[in-house]
Amino acid sequence: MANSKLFSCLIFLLFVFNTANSQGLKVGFYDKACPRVEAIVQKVINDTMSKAPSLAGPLLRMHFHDCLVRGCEGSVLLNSSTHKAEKDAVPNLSLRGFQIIDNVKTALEKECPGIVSCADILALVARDVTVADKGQSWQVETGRRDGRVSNITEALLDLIPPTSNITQLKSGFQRLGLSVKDLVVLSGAHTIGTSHCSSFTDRLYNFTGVGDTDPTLDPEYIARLKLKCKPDDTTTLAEMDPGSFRTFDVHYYTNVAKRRGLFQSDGALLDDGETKAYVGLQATNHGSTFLEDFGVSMVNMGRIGVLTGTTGEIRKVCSKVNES
Ligand code: HEM
Ligand SMILES: *[C@@H]1O[C@H](CO)[C@@H](O)[C@H](O)[C@H]1NC(C)=O
Ligand SMILES: *[C@@H]1O[C@H](CO)[C@@H](O)[C@H](O)[C@H]1NC(C)=O
Ligand SMILES: *[C@@H]1O[C@H](CO)[C@@H](O)[C@H](O)[C@H]1NC(C)=O
Ligand SMILES: *[C@@H]1O[C@H](CO)[C@@H](O)[C@H](O)[C@H]1NC(C)=O
Ligand SMILES: *[C@@H]1O[C@H](CO)[C@@H](O)[C@H](O)[C@H]1NC(C)=O
Ligand SMILES: CC(=O)N[C@H]1CO[C@H](CO)[C@@H](O)[C@@H]1O
Repeated sequence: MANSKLFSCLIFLLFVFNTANSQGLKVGFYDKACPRVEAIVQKVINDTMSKAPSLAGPLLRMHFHDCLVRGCEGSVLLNSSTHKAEKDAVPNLSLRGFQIIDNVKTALEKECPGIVSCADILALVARDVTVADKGQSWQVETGRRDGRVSNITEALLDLIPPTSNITQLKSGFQRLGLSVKDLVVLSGAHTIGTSHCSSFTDRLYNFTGVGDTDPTLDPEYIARLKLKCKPDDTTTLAEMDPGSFRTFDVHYYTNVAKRRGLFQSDGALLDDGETKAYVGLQATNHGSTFLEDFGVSMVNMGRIGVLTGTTGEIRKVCSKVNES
């Protein structure tokens, strides 16, 4: 008798706690403490996108880079102090838009001081820039807290280089707790934004060190990219999805299927049965599921290594840990 009561009680508790995921994130975490949080973030982002649409790519990428190193806890936003922070790692060369995150934070501190974490701001902003570029919306889980450490060495170790092959990509994503499907879906973020020539010129000019090109890249596309990017160019930006780099659409997969993925990591999605099948399916454009899939995988990504409950802190300024 007592046992069965205990059992029903346990089932009840399980049910209650299930509304939050296992790490303590949930949709609407700030409903009571800061009910207008999502509207405020959206307003700042919509205003930003109307003036500086090219920031959509960097702001989406920033959430990914945050989650890659130490989990989604805002460490990518911290400035260097006595030691160098993630921000100053070479692969971060292209991260921009930090000022926009600061603008969002300022607006939120005015409304409800000390409540909303910088890590959550990154997750909300990633969704809002996707929607601003005509992608599909998703419900963002919140409740992340901010970390107090940002370390350049860790960033260099954890970032996944664009020269990665499929084995490296799969193991990199597995280490993050993400699936092969998440890998192929999240890579679709490369449907918006730009890349520095230096992230791919080796494929055009000196692939194996003997002045050759990457045989897996479409030769016509190589010719076109060479017009844009000279061998030592470190400043020119190339559209990642030429023609619609400001629209969150399925063209990334059409490009990859035609061997026009810009990075080796994009082309590598044709080297695995599961990722190749997904690319093929999206590229046909019939019954494409990418826009819905993207939100699902972004939620998965947003759960990586989060700090919740009483761990970490709510930063007052996103580029700096609180004084203790
Ligand atoms: C699969 C492994 C990935 C690799 C190797 C990779 C690599 C890169 C590289 C090298 C760039 C160009 C940086 C530059 O030179 O300016 C880039 C840009 C970008 N990446 Fe990724 N990425 C990956 C996954 C992701 C994911 C998961 C997301 C987001 C969900 C993402 C979003 C973006 C966006 C939006 C840009 C454009 C940034 C801009 O417009 O400035 N990437 N990525
Ligand atoms: C922001 O823009 C999106 C569409 O681009 C729109 O659905 C949303 O209502 C806007 N939100 C605010 C607060 O302006
Ligand atoms: C962090 O660095 C940025 C860019 O250099 C600067 O604008 C910002 O004020 C810095 N933040 C703090 C808290 O010093
Ligand atoms: C940064 O991380 C590296 C590698 O884990 C570690 O050796 C180093 O001590 C860390 N630096 C600081 C200042 O914590
Ligand atoms: C991927 O790269 C690693 C490291 O360079 C190498 O050991 C491995 O054989 C490569 N795998 C494939 C499938 O090319
Ligand atoms: C190609 O790479 C090799 C090996 O890294 C280097 O010795 C050579 O100078 C490079 N060639 C060109 C044209 O950059
Ligand atoms: C935005 C940003 O902090 N970029 C840094 C990336 O890394 C380079 C090289 O270390 C720095 O010079 C940039 O300031």
